[in-house]
Amino acid sequence: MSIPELTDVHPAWLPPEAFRAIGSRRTVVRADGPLAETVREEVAQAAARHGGGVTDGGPSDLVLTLSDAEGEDGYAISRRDGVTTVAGGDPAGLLYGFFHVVRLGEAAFEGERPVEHHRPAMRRRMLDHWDNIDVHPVMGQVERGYAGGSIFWADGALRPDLTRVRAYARLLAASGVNAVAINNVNVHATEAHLLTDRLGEVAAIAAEFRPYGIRVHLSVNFASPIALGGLSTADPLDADVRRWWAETTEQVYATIPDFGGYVVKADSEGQPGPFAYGRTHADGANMLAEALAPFGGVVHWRAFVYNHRQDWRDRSTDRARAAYDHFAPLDGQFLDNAILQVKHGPMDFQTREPVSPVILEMRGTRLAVELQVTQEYTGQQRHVCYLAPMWSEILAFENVAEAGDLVAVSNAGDDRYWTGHPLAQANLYAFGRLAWDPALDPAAVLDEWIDLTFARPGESLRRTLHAMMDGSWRTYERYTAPLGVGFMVRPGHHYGPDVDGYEYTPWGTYHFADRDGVGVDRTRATGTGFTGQYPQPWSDVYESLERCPDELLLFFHHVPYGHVLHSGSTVIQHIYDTHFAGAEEAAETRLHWEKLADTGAVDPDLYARVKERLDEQVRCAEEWRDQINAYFFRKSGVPDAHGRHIP
Ligand code: BDP
Repeated sequence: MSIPELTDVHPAWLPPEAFRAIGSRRTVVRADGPLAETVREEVAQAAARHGGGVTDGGPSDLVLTLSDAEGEDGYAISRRDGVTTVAGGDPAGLLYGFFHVVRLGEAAFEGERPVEHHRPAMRRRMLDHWDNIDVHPVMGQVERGYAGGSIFWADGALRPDLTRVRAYARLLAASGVNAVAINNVNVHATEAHLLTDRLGEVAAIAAEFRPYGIRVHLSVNFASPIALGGLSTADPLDADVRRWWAETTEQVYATIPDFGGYVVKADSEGQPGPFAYGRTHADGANMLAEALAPFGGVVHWRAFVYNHRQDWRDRSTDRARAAYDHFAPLDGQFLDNAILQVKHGPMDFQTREPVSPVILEMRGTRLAVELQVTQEYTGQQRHVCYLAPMWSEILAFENVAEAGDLVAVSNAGDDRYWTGHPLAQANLYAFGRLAWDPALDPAAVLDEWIDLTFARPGESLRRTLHAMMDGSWRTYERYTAPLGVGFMVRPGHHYGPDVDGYEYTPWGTYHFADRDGVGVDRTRATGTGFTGQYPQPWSDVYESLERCPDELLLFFHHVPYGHVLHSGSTVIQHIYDTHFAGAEEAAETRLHWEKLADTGAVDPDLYARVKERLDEQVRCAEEWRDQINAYFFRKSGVPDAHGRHIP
């Protein structure tokens, strides 16, 4: 086991400098096994660099040891009589405790520290890569990827040098992530073979993640028994099909004993699934769960199932209803190792959505909540959009934080800064931290990221980054689709404004703006009845025009432009005001950054990369402002109360 060192890739939140405090101390590691070996190597490397040491006994400043009391992945940290102690509940806990000490820096070695116990809220803290092996003609190599190509594959083959994957694993472990699905949920023909004749590639990738306690999962195609197995059907109740999955899975575990499991997107956006055979999604998921069970694997079965080829006929065709309509009747029918993976909102990773009623209602099913770290709908890593405040609101809602798993689509690629926009690294970091502890304050998580990434940042850099990032999600919301109505993006690539881009398509993403008003009526009384999928009090809150929160108003209601919000503003004036404000805030964000120029606070290349993205953000925010304002001015005929310029 060796610690990866990459010279041409940004060290993200683990620069050598971040290990100064630990590396200048004497440390004892009292544990054995592969993960303990990783910790020992980490300590040794830090010590070699910063003048400390790893001792076998004798006096020490830091003791890393094991204790049964702390549980899976957990650890305790304390400091007495000049010695800091980390007690891991298991070797993984030891690793997380080690990174906790790294985060604390010097503070870990000062004064006394009463025992603090830490254990993760989510059992599985997982990133899904939407990576393809081949470069897909429309989607590129990484579907919805904004950070270059895949870190796993290049030129149609596994990368010969996987050092970068090891470095990625290390970054993820430092934020608490313990599972990664390595390929796109849309499993194309080439990638389907990862399950069988290309399994060696998965094993090689798993070997890079393993030293950092991360299990590898694979997205599989539901029709694999036909495409790979030569069978005539993929019917989940067919005996041959079940045997094929059982034998194939056995082979997977023979090759990768700690393999995590499968991820499945079925009957969705063209992917095959059990509907073709008149079977339910529980039939499909349970078949795979059974194949995985003998080896302790799990299947993440996605609830993102809807018909993307229908126009709006009646209430039953409301896309927001689809996941619940399909899955709620199946509650209680899924096996224990079948985990239903539900997007956080009922639509599709929009800037603002209510929490999916599937999460609130399916109490008899093991759930994974799915977030999108990759900024498909939140600025595609050209805009600054720190997403932790959004996620923390979602996780604080009702029972969301009780889901066993938190999953997110990764935003990392082979870009030198990992995430295209260097500040988008903070989203990747924050995901892991919030999966570990959903109650963490997003601003405090940002501070962690700043401290680690810029090792000893000056106060002015810290203030600048907070000014740019703390409110950036709300800024982005202000200049894009208003009041929770969603979409309004350009079809296909989803970047930039196109108010009616999806309005007359069969994708189920509408705003229904006309000369009188805007919004989707999802009430029970007069609309699609979607509000009826919520438990109380939310069903009534969302149903009621008076009680529905402003920021979700147009998600649930169709209202006239003169409708008065809780804020006191009318809908139309709110649209104008937020769009002028949002574009202005984008410009201010750039000004904050520009003040850092030539101060030496950040590396010039990184400065330039962020600056180039900010220029684009400012341009695009103005485009959003102008198109949205002009659109609604023309539809409504209502002028801006402040007489500002609307093109
Ligand atoms: C949508 C993306 C699409 C994904 C899909 C999914 O546009 O590329 O395949 O989600 O989650 O938001 O399956």
